[in-house]
Amino acid sequence: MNAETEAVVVETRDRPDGVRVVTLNNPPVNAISSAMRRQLRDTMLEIDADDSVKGVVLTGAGRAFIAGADIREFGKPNPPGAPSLTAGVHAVEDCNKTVVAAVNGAAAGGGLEVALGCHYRVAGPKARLGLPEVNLGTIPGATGTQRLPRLTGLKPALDMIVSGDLVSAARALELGIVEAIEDDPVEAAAAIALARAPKKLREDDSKIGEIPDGFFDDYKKGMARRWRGFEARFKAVDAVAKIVLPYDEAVEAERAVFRECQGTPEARAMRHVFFSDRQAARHPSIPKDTPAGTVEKAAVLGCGTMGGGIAMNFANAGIPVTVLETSEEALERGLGIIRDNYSGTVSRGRLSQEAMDRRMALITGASDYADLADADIVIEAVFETMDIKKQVFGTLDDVCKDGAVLATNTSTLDVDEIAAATSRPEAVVGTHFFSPANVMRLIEIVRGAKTSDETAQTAMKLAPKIGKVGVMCGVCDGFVGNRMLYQYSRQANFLIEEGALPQDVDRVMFEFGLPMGPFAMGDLAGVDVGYLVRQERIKKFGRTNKRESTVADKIYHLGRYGQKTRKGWYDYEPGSRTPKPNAEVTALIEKASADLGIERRAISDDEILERCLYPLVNEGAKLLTEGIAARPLDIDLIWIYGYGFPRYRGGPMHWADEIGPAHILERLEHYARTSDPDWLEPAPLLREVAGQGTTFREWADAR
Ligand code: 3H9
Repeated sequence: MNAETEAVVVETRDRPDGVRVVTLNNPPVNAISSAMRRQLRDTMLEIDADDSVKGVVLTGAGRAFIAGADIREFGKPNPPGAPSLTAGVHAVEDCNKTVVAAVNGAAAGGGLEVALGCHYRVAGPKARLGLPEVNLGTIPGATGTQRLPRLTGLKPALDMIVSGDLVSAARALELGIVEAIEDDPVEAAAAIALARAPKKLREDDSKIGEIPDGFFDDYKKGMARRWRGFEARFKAVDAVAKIVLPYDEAVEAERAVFRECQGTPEARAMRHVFFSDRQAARHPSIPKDTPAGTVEKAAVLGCGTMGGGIAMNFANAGIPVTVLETSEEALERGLGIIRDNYSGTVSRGRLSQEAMDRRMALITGASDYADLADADIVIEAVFETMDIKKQVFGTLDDVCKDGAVLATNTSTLDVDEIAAATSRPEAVVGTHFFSPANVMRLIEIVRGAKTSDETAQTAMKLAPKIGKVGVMCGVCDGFVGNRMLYQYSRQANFLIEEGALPQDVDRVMFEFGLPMGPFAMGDLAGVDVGYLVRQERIKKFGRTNKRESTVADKIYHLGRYGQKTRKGWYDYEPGSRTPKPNAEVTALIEKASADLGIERRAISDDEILERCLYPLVNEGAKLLTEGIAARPLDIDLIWIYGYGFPRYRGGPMHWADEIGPAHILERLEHYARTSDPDWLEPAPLLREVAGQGTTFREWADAR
């Protein structure tokens, strides 16, 4: 589109007092397109030359100030043309009239950079400001790394740039980013524009002062653990460190890194997650205009670790919640655990005592089902057996009001069978929370065969309200996450029979970016719990005649139950969660190999990685074919939010697309021949996309 035909996204209005109001208007969130960059620069040049203009206010139309550069333009073969956003920022700053930003809503990334180009800033009450570029695997690329520190000082600017978080208007005021918070920021900004002279931030080094030796290296050391693998965050610190150079040189260096970051696997993965986060909420199985029921009152059945954690999510969101237990003792114990959890957060300074009291006051104990009659949603988190669940749902059917959502937190049982115990299966849905439920972000929202659109929509819309990411899937054994996990754990166990040790497998998976490997995870979750789950499976499905590892059962029979007994796959010192390899476990594994007639061999890190993760991807492909997961992005989010799959790799299916499905197919076929013919049969969908030379994403987009 040329300049004559392009849409007007920068509008101007002259006030009687001589202030020109420049409004950026590119719905829904005023992302900066190339048209906006050009029109902004031209508008500023025009204002410069117009003596009738006494001052300028820059603001955004609608709910945002500016959401930053248009992310959809990132990573495209032809990067957007001139003028650059940096030129736009400088055109604003160089204006000979005072320019004041009226930050009405989100000023993110390039949006904050434009605001920092203005001579002053006023926030509206709903303003949120920040440089979230690292969340897209890149760094601020239009002077942000050089300007924000000049306004706030180095440390607060680094904290904002590295976290990528947007801060509230109140915090921005504390940090000196804005002059004031006003209900009508345009009016307040106009007054400043008339009263004050222009002031160029790029010429002001007063907040930087003397930088101690090693300051930036120390800062990076401090972030090493939390941000392991997020390379852009470290590059952002290096870019800020260029502040010792002349401004123009530092900005040039920043721009070069910004450009270089656009094409990294990290940036592709982080952009994928950004858009997936938003797409997941719009599930193809729910018609667009389906209304969601309101949830003003919730109830949770069962106040054990899971039920208590679930109840806390409602209280945290300000929603009153009734928790039901069968006995007074169980109720008191459960409420006590919730209280202890909150107290821990208060003592770490992350919650005020008043906020804790407010939240506790929203949680009411009950021991009579009748107390659940007015709940808009009831989430059952009782013992994981079908008979008990059916009984519970039968009773809920009798007591709950019409229109209530009846949710089960089962992780293994058939939601359809549970729904059949009621006269309203359309109101039943699975809400599979991950443990600890007050911390982990994921809810697998399991849509049964008869779950209505309204019920599904209510559950999906509720998730973000209680601070969760809801991802919808269909009914099958293990749903999406645990069904894939099963393949991963199975291969990990075969690998130790063939020659690796738990610490080898765990190291490779940790280095890949998972929070811990499968054996350390087994110790955390409980070796005994894993054993019980396997026994339940045998009861349900019978014994398989395919190869199964028995090492985990042997560890269980030694009484090594994991962290809780301070010995499992590893040993643990009192009070420590650091796994220490144990000679008895090594001997047991070596004996298991000998008993199976397996000659132990050296197993490479590559084989460990491929054997653990390619079968997981393979299972993901089966879930897509079966329609249990509607899109690869749903699987990716389940693994990122439920299992700590590294976000900077975009989730297992995105990661598979990056590697290339054809390569994964070739390796699976290789391992099926050499180690495990029973379990490594490639999924038909993997064969299909590999054969066509495409990706899972392209397959999904074409449907
Ligand atoms: C950058 O600025 C680089 C510069 O330093 C240098 C440049 C040279 N682009 O989140 P919502 C879409 S990097 C394109 O639901 P909210 C979003 O996908 C950029 N699209 O709204 C969604 O579309 P759909 C740094 C964008 O009110 C719709 O807008 N900026 C962009 O809950 C509504 O979004 C960021 O990283 C964009 N920049 O929250 C900020 N932003 O309806 C990213 C949003 O089709 N954005 N969309 O799904 C956000 O964090 C939030 O959108 C925001 C508003 C807080 C602004």
